[in-house]
Amino acid sequence: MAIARSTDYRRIATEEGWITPEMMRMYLRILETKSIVDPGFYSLWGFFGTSQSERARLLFERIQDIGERRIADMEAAGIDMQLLMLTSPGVQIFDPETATALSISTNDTVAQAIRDRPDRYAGLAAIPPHAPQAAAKELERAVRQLGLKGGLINSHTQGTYLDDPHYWDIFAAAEALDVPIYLHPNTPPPQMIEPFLSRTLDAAIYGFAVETGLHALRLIVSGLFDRFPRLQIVLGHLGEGLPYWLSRVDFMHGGIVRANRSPGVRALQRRPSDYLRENFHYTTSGMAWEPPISYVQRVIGHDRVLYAMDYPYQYVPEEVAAMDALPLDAMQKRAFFQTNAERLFRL
Ligand code: 1DF
Ligand code: MN
Repeated sequence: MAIARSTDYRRIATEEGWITPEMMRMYLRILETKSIVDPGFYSLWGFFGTSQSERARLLFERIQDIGERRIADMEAAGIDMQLLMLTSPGVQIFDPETATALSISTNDTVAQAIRDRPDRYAGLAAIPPHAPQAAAKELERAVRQLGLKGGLINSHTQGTYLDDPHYWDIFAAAEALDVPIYLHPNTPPPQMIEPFLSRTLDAAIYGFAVETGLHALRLIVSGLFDRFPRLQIVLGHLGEGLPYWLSRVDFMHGGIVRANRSPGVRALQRRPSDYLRENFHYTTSGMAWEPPISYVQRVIGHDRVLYAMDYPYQYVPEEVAAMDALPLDAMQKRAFFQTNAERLFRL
């Protein structure tokens, strides 16, 4: 049974994955030829790309559609709008030139789908982090010319992290354009993944959160937000566990700084938890459960927690009714489903 459209708020889902058929064929070709070294890729896309299970086959169909089929699924779940992003690992597994070309072509494709249904779709720009200047340029083109709402980065790029100033042209561009960067998960890189694999803990079940939470903390302690104080990063999955760590990270980071324990850690202008409250937004993707949502709203703030479904990976239409029933007043619920997304992504 379809869930009714709400009259009180629009339901905007803010971490919704897609891929072009062309890129899916490139993924399948990597699976066949084993042309990259990335155990996480083979684990994740070996499953969704080739498993005959119902979950994998349905995902495979749904993720390649950004037209009417997806809109029918949204209708059945009561979702008014999706913020589309190129699914993980996206362009980042390719060489910088290929990644740049794929960013441009997929941004053009998603922009056309949005022009066809501006009532239903908005999108983020794929960018190639390992070509930082091209990434900054493509972010600017995608925002200014295509109307996309920010940048998407699927966490580490071939085992490297964005706290390296090598990448900071991207953040300079995002801050100048006043658009957020969505730091979406990727499977852990080769140097981290081994103990996850034999129990299939590498992807959405846990490995994503470990890897992406680490990435966000690296950004904070590197001083990135002292250099770019207005920069906004978006984390899915209620912040990959980090809101649970606010007080302990502050305590330990203070101790590490005061002891001058490591050249990689220096004094910051604010506490780590301040950056997590002032430079991050949090979506509920895959975490449609009241206790942690209420907790993050309480310790971070109602204005920084946004609804996301994580379609098509976690296409659970019933969760929308549970989200409608969150213990929120009318203003807070409208912020959660609609106005926080409208403000952050300038929808
Ligand atoms: C999965 C989950 C895959 C999410 C994703 O992209 C993803 C999954 C490849 O279930 O394996 O974006 N997610 O965000 O939770
Ligand atoms: Mn996702």
